[in-house]
Amino acid sequence: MTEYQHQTIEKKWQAFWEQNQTYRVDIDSTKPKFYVLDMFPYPSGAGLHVGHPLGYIASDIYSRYKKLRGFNVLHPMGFDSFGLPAEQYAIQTGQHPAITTENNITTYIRQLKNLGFGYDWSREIRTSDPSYYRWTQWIFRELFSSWYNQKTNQAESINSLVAHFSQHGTQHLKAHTEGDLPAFTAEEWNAWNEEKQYEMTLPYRLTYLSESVVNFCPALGMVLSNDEVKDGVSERGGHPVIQKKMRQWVMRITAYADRLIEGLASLDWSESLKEQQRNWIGKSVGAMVKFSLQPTPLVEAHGLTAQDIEVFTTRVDTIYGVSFLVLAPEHEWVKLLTTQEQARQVSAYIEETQKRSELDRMSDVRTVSGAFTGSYAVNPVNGALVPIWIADYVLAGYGTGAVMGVPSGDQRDWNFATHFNLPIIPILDAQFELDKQADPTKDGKYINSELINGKTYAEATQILIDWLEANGRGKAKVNFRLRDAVFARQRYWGEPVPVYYKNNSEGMPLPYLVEDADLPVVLPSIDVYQPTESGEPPLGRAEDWKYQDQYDFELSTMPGWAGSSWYWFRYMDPTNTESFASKEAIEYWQQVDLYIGGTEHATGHLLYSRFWNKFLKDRGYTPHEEFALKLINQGMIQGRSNFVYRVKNTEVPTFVSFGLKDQYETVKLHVDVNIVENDILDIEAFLATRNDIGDNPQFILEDNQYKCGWEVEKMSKSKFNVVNPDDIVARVGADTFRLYEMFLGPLTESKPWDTRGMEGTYRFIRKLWRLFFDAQGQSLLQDAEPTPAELKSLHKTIKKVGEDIEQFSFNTAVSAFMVCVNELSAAKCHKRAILEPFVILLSPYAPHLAEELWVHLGKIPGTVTAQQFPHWNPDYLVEDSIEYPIQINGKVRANLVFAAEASKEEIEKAVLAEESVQRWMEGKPAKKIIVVPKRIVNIVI
Ligand code: ANZ
Repeated sequence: MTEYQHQTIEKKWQAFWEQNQTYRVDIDSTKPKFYVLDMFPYPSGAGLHVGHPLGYIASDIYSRYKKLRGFNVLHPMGFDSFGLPAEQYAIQTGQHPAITTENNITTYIRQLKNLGFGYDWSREIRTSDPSYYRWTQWIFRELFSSWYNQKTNQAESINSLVAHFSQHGTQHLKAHTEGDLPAFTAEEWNAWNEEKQYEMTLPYRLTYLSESVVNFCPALGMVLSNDEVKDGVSERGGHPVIQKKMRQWVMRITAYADRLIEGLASLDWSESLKEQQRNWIGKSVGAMVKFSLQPTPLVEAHGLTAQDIEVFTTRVDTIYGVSFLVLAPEHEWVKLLTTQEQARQVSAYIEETQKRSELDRMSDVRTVSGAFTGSYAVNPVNGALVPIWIADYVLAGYGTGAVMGVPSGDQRDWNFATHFNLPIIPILDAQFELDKQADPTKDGKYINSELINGKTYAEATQILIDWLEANGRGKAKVNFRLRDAVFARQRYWGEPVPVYYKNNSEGMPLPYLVEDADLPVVLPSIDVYQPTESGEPPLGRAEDWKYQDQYDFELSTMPGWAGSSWYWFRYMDPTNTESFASKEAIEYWQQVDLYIGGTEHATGHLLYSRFWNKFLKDRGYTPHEEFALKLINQGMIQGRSNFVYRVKNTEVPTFVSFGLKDQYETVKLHVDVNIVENDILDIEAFLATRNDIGDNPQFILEDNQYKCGWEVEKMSKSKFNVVNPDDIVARVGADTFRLYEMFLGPLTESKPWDTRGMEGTYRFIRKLWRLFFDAQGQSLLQDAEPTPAELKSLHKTIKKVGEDIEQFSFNTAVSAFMVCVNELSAAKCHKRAILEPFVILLSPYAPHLAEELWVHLGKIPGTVTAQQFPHWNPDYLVEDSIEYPIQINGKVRANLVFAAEASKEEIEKAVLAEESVQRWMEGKPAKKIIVVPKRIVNIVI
């Protein structure tokens, strides 16, 4: 080849790798393992844009590097292929989501292969494949068959719970459950029939049916997540959304809340990501306090006389300052406690708050709203009567959904009290209040109770908790912001839940697990992908879909996060039909050593995955508490948008070039970056592709060209700044693309895509090519001994590139390659002894080119991927000359180069003899000369 021809080379090696299964890995106990995982993509219809491969390139370089270092590297890829976009498309077109998904995956694979990634494709997985989701369903089964024992602090088989019940009933049991469950004795348990016993275990299981408040959109017939609701309407379509209670499958992630916080300490993840998880879990230490109800006729009529309103508070010390209680509008007693006089106000308020999403309610702290129920509660510590209000700043799903209002202690309570004219009871000593204002760290001294008068904050808290416990009015309680995770979607394109329903003797449907032998429960075909007329999920449309020909299946499907919460295991053993992964495979591959992916998964995927991994550990399926030891979040590649400027109010549509636009009044329009090069518009392409710009537009040019403006924005179709990697690869090749993406900047930072910079990396590759071939394509390789300068150039590059990759500093390694090639070109170095190690060094970055050059070098058998990463020799790195800054009275006035072995005296003499130095000394004698060897020379005059 005369010139570097990326197309031929890249096609050739991609075919070679495929044919020879170069990237296939198997268990090999003679080598240490290393597991590099990419967050697998959802295969969207749009295919990859240049932002997607950033993390994949980094992980590919690292994997190839580790392989050269002698590790057996697992580096797989697959698809998170259940999800909404395919389903939306199906609703619009009637096309089965499986078909669009398959097409999209084909495109993704083609694009990924085009980029030369060293994935072991024999391990590819797809979460929507029955052979995969069979095991997602199996994990559901395991969760359903387990409970959380707080004594052993782990999940256990439901059998141990049943054994406990039959021996002790609920006595001495410490199970993690939602709220308090009914207590019973062993005798009671043993007297129950099997069906009743089974029913009693249901709320203990790690996945259970629960009534929860959801954002329900009647128009779309579906539940929306908080971030799908904006200002009370659905983000998509703008339909009203209401808060509704629904019975759904839920996962008991809260049982793991403490372990999810503790485990973070052992992880090499960024501090900001860990902090996000901590905040999301939101541990808070406080107390539950019971307020009894004032026994009015209404309360008696509803049978609530002996009942208490329980509140969760982190400030039990402020209990003497309580002047009202607030229930969430959804609290189950709101209706029962509302008096006739207050009924209209309360129901109007409830209707109003249903329009606000939970997120709005949490974030809006300024608007004060609420309604009085007309009933009163009794403060347990002093018997004071306090009015019971409802307000939507109290969330139904947190704590008990009820709070004690302390205007003197809490800002929102203070706002509430002032707005509605409720009393504000001081709780701290007035003198202390002043002291505390002066020094907020100062501890409190309380007034108005014998119990805690004159006590400090910590003392008061302890005394009150003890008092509440002794009097059966409350207890210490740790609360978490984290909720159990809803595990259901009323949609089609997801995993069927392996559950069917059978009526109990009272005619109530009870959930039962589908037998393991009957898995997978395959997603049935339906013809319309929308809810049924009666409001059931789309699966309600499946005909003849019954378990054992008689029982109804669960109709909701699993949420988007199900398949991704365990997928790293499946790559270890992707075709196993006996288990989700063999013991042997898990023992060998253990955990993910390096996980690379986006920050948007900080609390969703990464928390759920940690939860399922901990569960699988508890049940003996993996030895590790955590699934991914190190995690790197790659930054975003932003789009670099281009603009044209249309002159306002002209008869003929007129566009003015960027440099002249200030002379006119203009509007700025996005223009497709693919018809702009170096900010110069391809006017013909513009005319051909845009039919929205009017007839025969005029262009006001500068230097005979139309120059576009530019801005950095999110990469998005709507901004016409999406760059498709396929186009780049066709133009300059995957190797240039890979080098260039890394060269853009540090991996974890966000940076704008700028096609212009790619020329530099492309030139680098062609320059490297010239070290091997002359312009006629003849080999230039020589067997001659390298010079010390050439060795130094190579070895400093080996050192730098190795260290940089170890530190995930991929961009600086690219600069090192460039410097080295410049030096070798200047030295006209065509020596095998230098070029052989260099090619190995470069191979993680530019694998196709490296393979091609490796064959050309032709000495050592095997592909370049099978070689050893070269070692650097410190002997070659010794500097032979050193540049000294020369300071005169503290200012650097010159730089002089001396041999590394020059003595102090020699340097001193030479410096003084230097004419430029003499000029700065203005003929004055030196009072002092200090030579710091290998560093600097200081002259004082
Ligand atoms: C009385 C009090 C006095 C409170 C005071 C605070 C300060 P974190 O730290 O987030 O757990 N609270 C309890 N349940 C709530 C709910 N469902 N919705 C909204 N707010 C709720 O906060 C716990 C505190 O938030 C609790 O302590 C309670 O108000 C309120 F000077 O009780 B506090």
